[in-house]
Amino acid sequence: MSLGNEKLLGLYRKMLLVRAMEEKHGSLLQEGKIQLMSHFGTGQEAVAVGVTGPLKQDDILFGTHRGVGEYIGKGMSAKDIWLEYLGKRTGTCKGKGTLHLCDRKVNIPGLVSSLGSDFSHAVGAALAAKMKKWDQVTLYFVGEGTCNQGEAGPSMCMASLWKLPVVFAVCTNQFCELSYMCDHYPTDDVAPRAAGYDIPFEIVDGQDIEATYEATEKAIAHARTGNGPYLLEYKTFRMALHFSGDPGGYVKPEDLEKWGKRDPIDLCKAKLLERKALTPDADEKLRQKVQAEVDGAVDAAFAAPDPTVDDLFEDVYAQKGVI
Ligand SMILES: Cc1ncc(C[n+]2csc(CCOP(=O)(O)OP(=O)(O)O)c2C)c(N)n1
Repeated sequence: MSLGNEKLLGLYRKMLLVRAMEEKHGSLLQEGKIQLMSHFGTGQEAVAVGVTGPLKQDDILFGTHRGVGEYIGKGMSAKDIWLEYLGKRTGTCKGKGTLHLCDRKVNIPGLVSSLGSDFSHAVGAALAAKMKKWDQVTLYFVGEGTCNQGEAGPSMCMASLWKLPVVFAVCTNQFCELSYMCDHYPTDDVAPRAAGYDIPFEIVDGQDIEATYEATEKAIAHARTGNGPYLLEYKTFRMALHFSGDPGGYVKPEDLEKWGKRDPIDLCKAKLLERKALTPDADEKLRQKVQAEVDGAVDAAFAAPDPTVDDLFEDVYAQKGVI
């Protein structure tokens, strides 16, 4: 199966935006203009954009610390991300979240820094949707390293037992922080663990945007129509280091070379050119437009007001009577 040209072009534009956002972040760091650490998702754009593409506005996304892919994919704007990144008063968390993105407008409840502790939050959100009979799916986007956390098993068990509308989307990028996955996993794949909880699963080519989109669309439809959870594992590769302070050295150059030949953005562009849905000239114009969007978002965020001291104490505690 293949997606229509218009759909594919939209996903391509989002992948370009994700890459441009992270490249801008990298250059601002290098120039010493910001001090915000980074965990880039270079090479993983087809996973992040493909898994969020089929979600509706009302669906809930629990995202990861790695890059901005799924946040852009779910509908967060470049401007909102930069306002929050720079800790501005007009950011989606009024500057208190910065790297830990959260945006209620597009149903992203926020990243928990203690990785894996939100497995149960995602299952809780899906339980609420089921109890309230809402037409809402929760997508828990998670790294394979985080799937070794203690909450993973019990969360999947309850999600399956109660047939909850949740999709576990595992982004296997071959690394768990500063080491290869094989140092943490006795198996090559995470997905078959789902069978132990009677959850259907599938392994997907994470470099192919059509494959990631279509597999996720199927899993979301399964969850939305009352059949319970689904687990998808997307095979990809983290082309960036773990974070901006990572000294590197542990990544095999032959892996970078091998996976670099299957860059998801290049693969998508080749498809579009082949289908004559894009010309080299139109591609260049699109890239310039995307770059202008990112540059504009950064400039606007630098110019936006900082929080006052009083602002910093607002929304920290629940108001009396709420709890
Ligand atoms: C409970 C907990 N342990 C350790 C960390 C430190 N840490 C941050 S990212 C990361 C790697 C997670 O690997 P994975 O889930 O595969 O995501 P990736 O970084 O590969 O995208 C670790 C161990 C943390 N934030 N929380």
